[in-house]
Amino acid sequence: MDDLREKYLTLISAAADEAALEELRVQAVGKKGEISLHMRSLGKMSPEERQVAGPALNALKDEVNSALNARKSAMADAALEERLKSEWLDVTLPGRQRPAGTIHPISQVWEEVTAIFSDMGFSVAEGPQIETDWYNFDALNMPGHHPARAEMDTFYTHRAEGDDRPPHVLRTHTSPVQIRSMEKMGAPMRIICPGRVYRADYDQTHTPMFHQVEGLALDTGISMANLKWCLEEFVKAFFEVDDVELRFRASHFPFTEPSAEVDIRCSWADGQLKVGEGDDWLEILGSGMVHPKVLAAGGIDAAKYQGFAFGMGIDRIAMLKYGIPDLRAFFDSDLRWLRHYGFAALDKPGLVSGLSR
Ligand code: 2U9
Repeated sequence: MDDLREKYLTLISAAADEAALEELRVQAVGKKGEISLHMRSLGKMSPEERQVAGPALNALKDEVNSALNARKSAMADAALEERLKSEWLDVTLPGRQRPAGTIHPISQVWEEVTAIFSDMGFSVAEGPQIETDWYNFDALNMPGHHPARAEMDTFYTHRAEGDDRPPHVLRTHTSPVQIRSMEKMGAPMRIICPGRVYRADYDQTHTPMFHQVEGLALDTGISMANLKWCLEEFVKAFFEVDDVELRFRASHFPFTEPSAEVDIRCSWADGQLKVGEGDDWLEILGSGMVHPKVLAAGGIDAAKYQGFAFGMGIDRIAMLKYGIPDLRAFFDSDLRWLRHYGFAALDKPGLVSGLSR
């Protein structure tokens, strides 16, 4: 018994790794292990012999088991010690900088315009970008072969041979949204309609998709005076000036009568636009009193209600506010160059921490 004890305790303390320990466990106390076989032979012993050998074998089994466990946890401790020596973390290192995205200038201007008109009590309306030609043209007093249809460089949807349903168009302006809103909400109402519009045109100041915001105010007793005040408030807030002079130039749109294009007083010293001062005029939007036929198309009683409407290009006013010369640049993926033109959102701390200056 003492030999067995000596043998296993020596082997256990010499074991090189956990696999060797496991082998020893099987060899000593496993089902067919050496100590287990001795225990099985207890049955063949005389009661006197068994009384001595039984407890001794049990004690030996316990001793071998605890030697195995002790050796195993010593090995684990040594391995952990080894890892701690080689693997370590400097918790005082600064964190990795993640480049944050920044809001696109068109989205920013879209939000600025929406916020300004919201303050004046306008709510936002949106509608489909693929429209029937009734909502895009007829309802806006551009029936059949009206020349304005051709001027708008409209994208038409494809119709299969023999399909004689009226064509759909990519909306050329957001005006259909106002018609849909008139049908839904009736008068009085004040809405603005920001959104994407499409025209087949591409050069320095035109892209085939661009953004408009149009506004519509319907009520009893609405006049051009209300329109003028409203646009003055908008221009002052948008260009962040205390005062500005507006010039209304008589114009023509099929959907408004009378119609006016609106210019703001400005100066262009050293290629820099200053709004509100100087001797130049800058066209920023179109406007007018809603044509009675258009009111009727939206189901509004033109004898009772009047309305003013206006429209402007979000991309265009973004170019003016932030001094961007080529509209196509808005659709490049990398906008860091905008910093050169003083686009303030790029300089807000935290917004673009990953960009190089
Ligand atoms: C309804 C009634 C009237 C919207 C208007 C303009 C004048 C206008 C242009 C500005 C630059 C389009 O982006 S642009 O090319 N828009 O000049 N838009 S009045 O009038 C409406 C709209 C809807 C029911």
